[in-house]
Amino acid sequence: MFETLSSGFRSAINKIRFSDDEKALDKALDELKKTLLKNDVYHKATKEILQKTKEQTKLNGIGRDSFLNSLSKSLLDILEVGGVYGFTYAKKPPTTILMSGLQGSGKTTTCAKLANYLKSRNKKVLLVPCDLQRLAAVTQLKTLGEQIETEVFNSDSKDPIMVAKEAMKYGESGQFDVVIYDTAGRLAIDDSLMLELSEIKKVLQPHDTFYVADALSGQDGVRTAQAFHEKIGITGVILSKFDSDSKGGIALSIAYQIGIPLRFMGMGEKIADLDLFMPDRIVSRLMGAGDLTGLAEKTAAIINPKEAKDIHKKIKKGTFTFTDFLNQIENVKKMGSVSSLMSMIPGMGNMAKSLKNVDLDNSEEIKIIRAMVNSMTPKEREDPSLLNGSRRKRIALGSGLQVSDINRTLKQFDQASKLAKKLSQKGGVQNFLGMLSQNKIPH
Ligand SMILES: Nc1nc2c(ncn2[C@@H]2O[C@H](COP(=O)(O)OP(=O)(O)OP(=O)(O)O)[C@@H](O)[C@H]2O)c(=O)[nH]1
Ligand SMILES: [Mg+2]
Repeated sequence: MFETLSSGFRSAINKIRFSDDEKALDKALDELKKTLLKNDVYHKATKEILQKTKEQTKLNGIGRDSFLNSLSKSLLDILEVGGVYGFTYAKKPPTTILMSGLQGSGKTTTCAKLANYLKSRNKKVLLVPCDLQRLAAVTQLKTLGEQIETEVFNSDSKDPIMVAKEAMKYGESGQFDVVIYDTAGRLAIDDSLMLELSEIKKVLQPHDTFYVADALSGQDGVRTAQAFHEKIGITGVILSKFDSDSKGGIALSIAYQIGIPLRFMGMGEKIADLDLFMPDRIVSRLMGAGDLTGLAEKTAAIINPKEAKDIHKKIKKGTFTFTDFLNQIENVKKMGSVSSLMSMIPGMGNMAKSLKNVDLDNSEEIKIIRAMVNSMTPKEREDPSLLNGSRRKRIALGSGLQVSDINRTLKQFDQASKLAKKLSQKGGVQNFLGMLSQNKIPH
């Protein structure tokens, strides 16, 4: 993700005061240069960013705000290449997407993530496995398709070009909005891969040809993307594995060197971990200002407004139950990993890193709550205050937990609902953040 770039930018910005002289600007630019190069930003792109930032800052008067704005603007200039963002639809459906990339870059996973993204926007999607190199590749896509309840095209043909032709006919007759073709990868670019790909492309005439680039691949990855672009022509790049300890600079380098817009980024192994790549929002994240628009969009696609209102009411009244809690956990899971959500909140970018290993499926606490709730009667689920000693014993027996687990969890839940109640009141969030910064968390 962007933590190292972002914290480097912060230390560069901190070298300049509200209003300052040229010496301070040079120091800040030096720090900026170090950060950019350390993060694998291509040297020519680095030079351009430094030059533009210097010029603009001087033009608007040397000072912290002017430096920050100039830096944002020069980053935006690089990322806004091509002018196309996110997903675009063909004039006449179905919109055909060809997914390409090296072996193991994340093509198949990305096909499923993209299908899931479109499905949450009420689109009918067909997934087509054109990777017939390995039998497992087709099975992998089928399993992912089942997981997100999306049809995967079935063919007996052993020739990817034939499969593409058949799927194209089916895609048109089946009234799909989007058809996504997964293709085979190779360890390095070779002629037969390129030939197969360009033939599939010729047949499909896709609306978009995406190249999946592993964010960890550095300058090598940029060169390969370039080779794909020259040989088959790509229209968008999806950066995968951006959740790993990648140097965020690859995003800037790809945009600068290939001139192809980044359209999405993969932020984890789970299906929901796909984020739109919108240059202005990325720059906002880089500057430590988060991406609240993106977060709001994600939330809106998952949670319906009525449910959100009901939950808010319950929290305010302090009647939020275990069942509500588990339902909300399911909703959060649909939005992606906890750390990628945190990185969208202003000032929380650094916290995202420490939450990298939070796993809502396997967290011990959530497992205990699930087991406990499953052993409760419907009445108890709605009103945990009914849980006296003998009921707690019964639940412990039924769920295989210790009474002490139940006591602790009930206490924590009670504290959390009190906290949530406080937060839901006017000014609650500000007060909470204030307390957090002083390390005082209310009980
Ligand atoms: N952490 C993380 N892992 C990812 C991401 N995208 C894909 N992966 C993992 O990368 C591995 C390879 O992903 P695949 O989707 O099978 O890659 P592929 O390009 O289809 O591979 P081939 O078909 O063998 O060429 C899998 O273990 C995925 O779970 C991501 O955004 N973050
Ligand atoms: Mg694959």
